[in-house]
Amino acid sequence: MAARRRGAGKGVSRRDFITLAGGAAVGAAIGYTAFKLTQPAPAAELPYQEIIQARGLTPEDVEAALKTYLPGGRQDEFILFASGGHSGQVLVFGIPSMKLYRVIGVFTPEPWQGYGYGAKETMEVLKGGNNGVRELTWGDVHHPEISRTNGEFDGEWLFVNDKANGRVAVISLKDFETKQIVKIPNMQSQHGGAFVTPNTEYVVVGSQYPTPWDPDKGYIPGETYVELDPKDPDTLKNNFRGLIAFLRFDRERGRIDLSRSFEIELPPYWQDLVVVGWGPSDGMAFINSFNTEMAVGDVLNGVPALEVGSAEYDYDFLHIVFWKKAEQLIQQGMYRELNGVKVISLEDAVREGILYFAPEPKSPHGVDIAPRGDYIVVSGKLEPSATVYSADAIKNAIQAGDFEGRDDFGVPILKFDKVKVAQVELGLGPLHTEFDDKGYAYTSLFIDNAIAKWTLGPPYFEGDDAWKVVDKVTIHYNIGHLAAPESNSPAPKGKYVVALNKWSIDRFPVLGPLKPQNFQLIDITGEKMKVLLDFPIGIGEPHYAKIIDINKIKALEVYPPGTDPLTFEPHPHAIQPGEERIERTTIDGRPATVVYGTLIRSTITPDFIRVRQGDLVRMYLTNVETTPDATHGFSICEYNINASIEPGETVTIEFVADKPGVYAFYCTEFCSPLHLEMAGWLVVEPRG
Ligand code: RUQ
Ligand code: CUA
Repeated sequence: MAARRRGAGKGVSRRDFITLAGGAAVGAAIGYTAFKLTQPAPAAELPYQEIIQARGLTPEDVEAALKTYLPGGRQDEFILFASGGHSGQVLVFGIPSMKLYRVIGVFTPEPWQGYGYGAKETMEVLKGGNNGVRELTWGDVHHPEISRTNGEFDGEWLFVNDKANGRVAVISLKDFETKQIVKIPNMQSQHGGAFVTPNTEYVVVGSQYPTPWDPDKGYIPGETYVELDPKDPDTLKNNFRGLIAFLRFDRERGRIDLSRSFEIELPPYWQDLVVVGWGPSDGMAFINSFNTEMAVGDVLNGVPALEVGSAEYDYDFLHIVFWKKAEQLIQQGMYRELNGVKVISLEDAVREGILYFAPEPKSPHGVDIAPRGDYIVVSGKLEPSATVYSADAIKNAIQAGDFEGRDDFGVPILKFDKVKVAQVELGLGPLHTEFDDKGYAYTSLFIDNAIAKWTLGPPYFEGDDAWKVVDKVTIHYNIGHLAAPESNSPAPKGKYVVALNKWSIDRFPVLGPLKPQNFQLIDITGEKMKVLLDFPIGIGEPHYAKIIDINKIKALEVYPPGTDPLTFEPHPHAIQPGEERIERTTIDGRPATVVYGTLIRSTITPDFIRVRQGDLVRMYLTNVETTPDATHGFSICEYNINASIEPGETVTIEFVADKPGVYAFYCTEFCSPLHLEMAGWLVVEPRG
């Protein structure tokens, strides 16, 4: 029975043993990979033909498999950030393997990352995005954007919008975690953006559905009430506004700073997507719009449905916003402060020449910019072609006063023929356009279930070669956006296009009526586009994706010891092993227990915590591991608390011990052979 005595087997501690064993396993794995890489088996000995036959593969299947298969331990070429739609998250894939590497909790609490389940740092991020009326625990993520330097993606920050609640989030690509959610003042819903200015000075977003607008107070959620009568079009026209917001990004702090942000009032059309130019379009932002009819539906009372009312006109308006000029107006003090942000009025925007319109055919969707910043492409959902504008032509037409009139709000409308350089017939339901590095454009065709590849005009292609469809590929099915590596920037990388298809119909096993969306990876290196791979997205409704060269991602593998994840600075309450303690004190006059704890395989210290009912319990927990991957979780049974504490990270868990009882706490990550023993007790003594 000697082996059961306490303290048996000291000498090599259990912790050392586990760490050593882990190190040996890693070494062995590296040796094995090296062997595999240097000694491929001779091809003739491998039973390729038998496998191909047994699996019923075609030569195209085999080619696609060879182009996408990524052995474990090897690196993908690109990283794809897909919006998670109304899952409120961001999904991170590798290309060409299409392996899902991460899900980033953004607008929605996410328990694996301990996002929104007690760790104060994450609770504060989520709370920061509330609208002052209620707690918001989901978002509708449409458009991811990567921070830029000189227009090119630099891989430092990711921004995403929340269409449903008019918000934007900031994610650090150092640790792939959400650092800030901002409710955009004066905006109810937000679809256009995120997009950033060429050096990430501003995160640019646009409203979608017009926002109820008090002329003196702007929009205050839960407060602003205005008249809206479907039978009286003037009510929408007079009482609502669209908005474009330029949210100042403080790179040093990694936060949006509303005090240095500004907004521009727009007519109450449905502003759709926003892009910001570079090169010849530097200083300009573009927004496509629809429902310039300003229709409001009321089908029960004889007013046509929105779908009908908003498709009446032959033209809607491409908005052209001179944002650098607008910035000057702000410096000159030509603004009103509304709900904490500087707002340029519609009248000032028109008078000072920062807002112009260009006609765009039939309820357009999407606006994209060619690599040199010279061409702006808009597609008409109800029009079989893409319309291409030139930034220089727009500037010249403004100079020359080539206007065909003004809209109801006095905004000058440029003559279509003076600013449009091409209309390229592509097929039915064109939506979004992306670009490669060879002068080709790729447009998604929703109704045709296809992608059209076409040539841009001079200087990309000259003469008869310009503005021509050169290839089409069928996708499955109902494509919305598509994404090409570093498209919509001055340096697209080509090679692949990913189709973001809304429906998957017959591509996957039937697992209930809610079907996954289907992404398809398409090879664009040859003369014909080739679909290489289908992959179902079972955790969200991705709308758009941005793809970046994997070498631009410089993420941390572990945090420096004792890091506050919000600031990447040393956490003021981080401790070293040996400094663990429990202090009884008062916080804001309330009896409190403060715990300074550590986690390392396979101990949570302290592992016994006694508090009194009603205590505020504040725990500063530091994962003192320096080994990559050695994450520990910390959860308290029945308290709805679950934190994920990465190596080097310090988090704060705070709760009121409102109910007496004895509660187990434990590490939720299977971190070591003795992971189950990585546990302890929280005793909440009844108030006596
Ligand atoms: S736009 S519906 Cu990105 Cu096609 Cu949201
Ligand atoms: Cu730490 Cu399980």
